[in-house]
Amino acid sequence: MAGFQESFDRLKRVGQEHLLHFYPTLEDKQRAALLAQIDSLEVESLPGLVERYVRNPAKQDPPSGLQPVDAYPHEAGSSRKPWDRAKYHQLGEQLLRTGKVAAFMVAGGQGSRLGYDGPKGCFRAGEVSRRSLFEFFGLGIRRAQQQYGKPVPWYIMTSPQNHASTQAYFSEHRSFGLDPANIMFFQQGMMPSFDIRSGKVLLARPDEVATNPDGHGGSIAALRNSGAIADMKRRGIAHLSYFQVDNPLVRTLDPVFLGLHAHAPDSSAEMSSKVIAKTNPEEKVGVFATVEKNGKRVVEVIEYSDFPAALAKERNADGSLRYNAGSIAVHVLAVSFLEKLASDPNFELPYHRAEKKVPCVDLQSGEQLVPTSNNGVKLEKFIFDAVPLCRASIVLETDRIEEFAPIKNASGVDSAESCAQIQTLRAVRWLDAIGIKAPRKMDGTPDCVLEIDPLHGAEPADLRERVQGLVINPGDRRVI
Ligand code: UD2
Repeated sequence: MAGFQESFDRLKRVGQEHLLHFYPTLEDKQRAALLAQIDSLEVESLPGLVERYVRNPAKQDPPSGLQPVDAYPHEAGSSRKPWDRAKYHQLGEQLLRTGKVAAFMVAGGQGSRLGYDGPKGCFRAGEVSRRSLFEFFGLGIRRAQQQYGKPVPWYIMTSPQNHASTQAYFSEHRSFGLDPANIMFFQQGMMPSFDIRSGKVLLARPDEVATNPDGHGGSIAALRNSGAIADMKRRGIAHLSYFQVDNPLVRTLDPVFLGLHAHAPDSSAEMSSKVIAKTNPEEKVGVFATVEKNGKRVVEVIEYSDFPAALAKERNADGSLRYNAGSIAVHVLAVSFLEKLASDPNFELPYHRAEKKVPCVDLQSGEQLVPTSNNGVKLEKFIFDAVPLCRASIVLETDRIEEFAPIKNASGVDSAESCAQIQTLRAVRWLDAIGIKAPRKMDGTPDCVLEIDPLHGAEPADLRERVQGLVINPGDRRVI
């Protein structure tokens, strides 16, 4: 580890030597921790980043020549782009049966919107079962293992803030019945947080630099640095089913999507994505579109905060939103694609800037500040910025009630409450499809709270035997 003088000189060269302002007042242990933290940061890149993203942030204009994306429709028989669901289902199942697929979950975020103290994946997602988000995913993976007879390794990206507590949670819950040898936790990188006006890196405490996880886009480097890519290759994994920690309805391993990704004629089998029709122009989901790059149409995702309001409101003749391909942050990524990106010394995803309240210490007074307005800038990379780097990337439209009920907020939209409602709607729909009626209120909404056990079924037909003769009474609360 570099000593004080060496670290000071290194910081001074990039105008950030104030990070050692309190060094003389610190105890030995604190000094060592601060120097080690500074060692771990890529400070040499800071001047460029500060200029580009903090001091002179360019308004991110949408690329010119934007066009809606041509997604595979949810209804495979649609005349717009017909496709053979059964064929791709079979091809995807073959990948699972031959052990070519692993699950990859990003769970390193700070989850600040939910106001939950602890890894977000420990949050309760089962209104009836009280199961956590992690448990939903774990059971979904277990079901796929049972169904296809091959282990499905599970790679989990955490950050230093929640790594130990995530691992402890998995141990306490015996990894939900999965073999721990097939679960690999690895940590993403951290970025310093900046003062919004000066671009100086903030100190969280006299002995600690203020940092934030470097975004899910940081996973590309982290997968390689942690040895996860090498592990995948050793196990013969070719594709990763990618999902976020907040959506208990996600199909952790969807054969249809895997099959399309790997075999559709217009897919390069590098990175594919799932979308849903947006509910309204303001819905907080990234938008898939195409742009012209080097004479070629490429698929791109534009985050909701960067998508111009006027374009978001444009409508087709039938009243639907013109740009309605909303990202549910579900992808399939080829291991070879990740490896190619991670080993290219010239590859770097762009950073995105977010203005935030960052608790910090005042350099003059040494006082701890708890800001009430945005005082800091955090920089993050997004995994979906890898989409336009594919030779060809496909997008599959899916149904909201089937696959998307994220828990992001403490109440209202995308909350535990809305998630439970959607889970009930999905269960009612599945039961209906196999001839079982659930009670409804006068207004037509379900008069029961239902939850599907991910171990019992990934689609309605899986439940048929289990629910034979089942009667659901008004007010019932049940796991099916
Ligand atoms: C994300 C998408 C949005 C839409 C929506 C669907 C981004 C930037 N936006 O919005 O377009 O698809 O999801 O639900 O992704 N994470 C990490 N490390 C980090 C930051 C985040 O692992 O440094 C994980 C986090 O734990 C979570 C996921 O990435 O699982 C999404 O993070 P978010 O909550 O910042 O994104 P959100 O919900 O605003």
